[in-house]
Amino acid sequence: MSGNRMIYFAGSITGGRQDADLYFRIVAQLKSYGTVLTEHVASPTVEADEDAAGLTDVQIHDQDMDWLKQCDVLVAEVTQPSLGVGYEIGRAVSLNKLIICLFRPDSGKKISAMISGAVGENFHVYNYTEDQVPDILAKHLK
Ligand code: 6IA
Repeated sequence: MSGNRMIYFAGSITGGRQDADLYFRIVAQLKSYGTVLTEHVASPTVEADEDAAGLTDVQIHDQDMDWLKQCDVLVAEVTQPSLGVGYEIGRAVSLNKLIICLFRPDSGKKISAMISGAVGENFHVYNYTEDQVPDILAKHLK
């Protein structure tokens, strides 16, 4: 794929922001593989930013769905459970997108069977530690 690859990064917002710094570091790596449509997910101030932008929930949803349709690949950090991320993954499956889910077992959390059990040709789930991110992304995006 070309440098014009469109990447949708998904990570918890309302579900909890404790992994926001990690999202930022993953997005920084993703930028070397294409355009990240959802950089705000990695912003330390996303909630304030969104409030300032004054978008309604419908506008947020519709914008995110437009980006999801445009993207070539969905990369989802799924360790911190999030309804929105789960919804985006399901919609991306329907759109036949390449999906890469990243889960950190050392968090002590458990991944939903609806994600770990969805693996297929275009659906990949990695139990990972942060040092493995470059290799995982290179495997699918290089
Ligand atoms: O259920 P969650 O909020 O954790 O869902 C997070 C996922 O849904 C992310 O991957 C985003 O793509 C999307 N999402 C959820 N909320 C927003 C948002 N504003 N702006 C853009 N994308 C979002 C949240 C409003 C803020 C005032 C809390």
